[in-house]
Parts: sequence; C-alpha cells; structure tokens
Amino acid sequence: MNDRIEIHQGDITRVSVDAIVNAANNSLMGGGGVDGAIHKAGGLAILEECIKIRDKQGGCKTGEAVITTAGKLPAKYVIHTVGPVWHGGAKSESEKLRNCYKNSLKVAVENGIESIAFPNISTGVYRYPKEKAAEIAIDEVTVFLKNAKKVSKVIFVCHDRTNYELYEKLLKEKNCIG
Ligand code: AR6
Repeated sequence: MNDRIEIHQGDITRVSVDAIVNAANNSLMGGGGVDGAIHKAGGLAILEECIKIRDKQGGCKTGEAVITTAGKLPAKYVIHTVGPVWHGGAKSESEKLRNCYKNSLKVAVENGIESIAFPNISTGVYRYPKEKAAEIAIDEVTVFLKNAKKVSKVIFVCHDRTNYELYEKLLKEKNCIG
C-alpha cells in the first residue's frame, strides 16, 4: 500500500493540488480535451505565460515539460507536457510518454511542488492505447516516489470510466492502493 498515490474520476481543473499536469501540444497555444478545459477554467494568465515560453524557446518538445501559473484554478501551477501521438508503437511512443511523466515530476521537484495531479496523457486525441499508457504512468510514478521524499501526493485523474477502472486494477495489482 502506497498512501502517496490516489486515483480520482472527474475533471482535473477542479483538483486542489500544488500542480496539475496538462496534456498540451507542441505549440503550447491550447487545444481541445484536457488542454482546452484547463485554459478555459484557468483564464488568460496561463496562455500569457505559455506565449512567453514559446517566444523564448519555441514551444515544448514532445516528452518535455514546462511550468506556468494556474490562473484561476484551485491548483497553484500547471505543468504542461506534450505526449506522443500513437502511430502503432514503433516510433518511440513509449519512451516519449515515459519522458512526459519523468520531466513533469522533475519540474515539480525543481519548483518545490509537494502534490501533483496527472491526466491520462496521450489517451484522448493522440490515441495512445489506454492500458499501455496506464502501465507507463504508474511505473514512472512509483519509481519516482521511491526516491522523492518531498512529494507527498500523486493523483491520477481519470476523466473516463475505462481509464479509472484500468488504473484501479493496475494499482491494486501493484499493491499501491487498498
Ligand atoms: N480532466 C481530466 N482529464 C480530462 C479532461 C478533464 N477536464 N478532459 C479530457 N480528459 P486529450 P491527448 C482526458 O485528448 O490525447 C489537445 O487538443 C481524456 O479523457 O485531452 O494527450 C491538445 O492541445 C483523456 O483520457 O489529450 C493536444 O493537441 C486524457 O484527458 C492533444 O489534445 C487525454 O486526452 C493532446 O492529446
């Protein structure tokens, strides 16, 4: 049992943690899905910081992560990461998805973040198979938590029932939740 991991079903914009993670795109200029929901609920302050980052470094590469304010959201920060588009699995998709979790957690540590919530990155518009994506997410987070003493909570926020049930099954199998 790992009391630092939780699963929620619902809307990540309502979760009150230090940082929520956004499944963004390379432009950082917003989009649909969870990205659209975060920008809509958080307001223009998020986009303004994204524009500054884009002007400085030209967006965000797949697998990398950047941080902005969370604007009007209950969270303090949004960590934007860009998941891979699923092309069948032979285009380094798994490594890129792993990097999303690794780099988001790295940015979290660098910013003193103690609680963080992840959506199911790449499993919507980018079509990454949900079970494969859940295995990677759980694997990266559990490995990270073994060494990261300051992060006290990681929440997987599943918007759809399929993902929620998958995470529940996998986390129970790994004895991460009761
Ligand atoms: N809270 C939590 N999870 C959500 C929410 C929400 N409010 N809304 C959707 N999801 P997607 P991707 C889930 O498509 O596949 C955007 O247009 C959704 O059910 O948001 O990484 C970006 O700009 C799914 O499980 O992101 C990119 O262009 C998960 O979030 C592109 O989509 C990810 O689905 C990124 O595609």
